[in-house]
Amino acid sequence: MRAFKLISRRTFLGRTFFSALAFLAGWFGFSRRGHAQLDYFSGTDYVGKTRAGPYRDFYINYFKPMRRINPETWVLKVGGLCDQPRTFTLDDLLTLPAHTQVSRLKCVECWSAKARWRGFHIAELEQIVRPHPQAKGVVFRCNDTYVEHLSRESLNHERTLLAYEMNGEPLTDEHGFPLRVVVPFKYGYKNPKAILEMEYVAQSEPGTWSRIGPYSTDGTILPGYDHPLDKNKIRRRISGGEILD
Ligand SMILES: Nc1nc2c(c(=O)[nH]1)N[C@H]1C(S)=C(S)[C@@H](COP(=O)(O)O)O[C@H]1N2
Ligand SMILES: [Mo]
Repeated sequence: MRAFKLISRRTFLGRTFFSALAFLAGWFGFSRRGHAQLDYFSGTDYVGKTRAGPYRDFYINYFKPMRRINPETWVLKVGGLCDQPRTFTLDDLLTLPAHTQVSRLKCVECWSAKARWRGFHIAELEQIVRPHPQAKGVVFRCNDTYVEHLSRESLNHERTLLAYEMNGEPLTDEHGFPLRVVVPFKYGYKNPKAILEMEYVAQSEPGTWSRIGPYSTDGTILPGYDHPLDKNKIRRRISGGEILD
């Protein structure tokens, strides 16, 4: 647990003229330079969508750039239709029984990538906050204002994790520090990152991504094709649901 405090995720490189320009380029989406080694947000107080440098193997998606989360002040707010609404610090969450799983994240925009995730099952949290019977789902609100709804049924699935570690390290800002949902049988857009708030609700609602694009509110992975980044993006058939390999 202590590792979370020791790891300094901020490099404060100072913003040079170049990185400011590059950052603006990233903001406006001029990200067509396939050979670029830098991502646009390194050394800035922001993170955003990038597929460059270290992120070639596991792309980063944020629907708009966001300010990095301050690990000292972050708390998870849990409320809505439950008996014991409250906030949790990261240390609180780290005391919940932990599970590790390897699963693949499949973006609806074709690519996928695999990681070893560690976190807890929502059932542990629900024992504390005690959702009401009419709470059929949870709305997640994220630091970049991304919003996503998941049913409690999906959230309580044995393959769903609330994850704080990826490949043995605390989540990076890019991958959603300090907490994200890992729900491997749904497209990436149903896996909210950089979560600030969970609200227990009665009604389902479309999330940010299904309002932006022609994507289903449910987000279950459909039969079709995948281009895994760890297999040279070579197209393969998938049969729907979690991609197990
Ligand atoms: N907060 C937040 N979470 C998000 C998104 C986002 O824009 N904001 N994009 C989603 C989409 S579309 C995908 S594919 C995955 C990508 O996760 P990664 O950036 O760790 O690869 O994050 C999901 N979670
Ligand atoms: Mo995605």
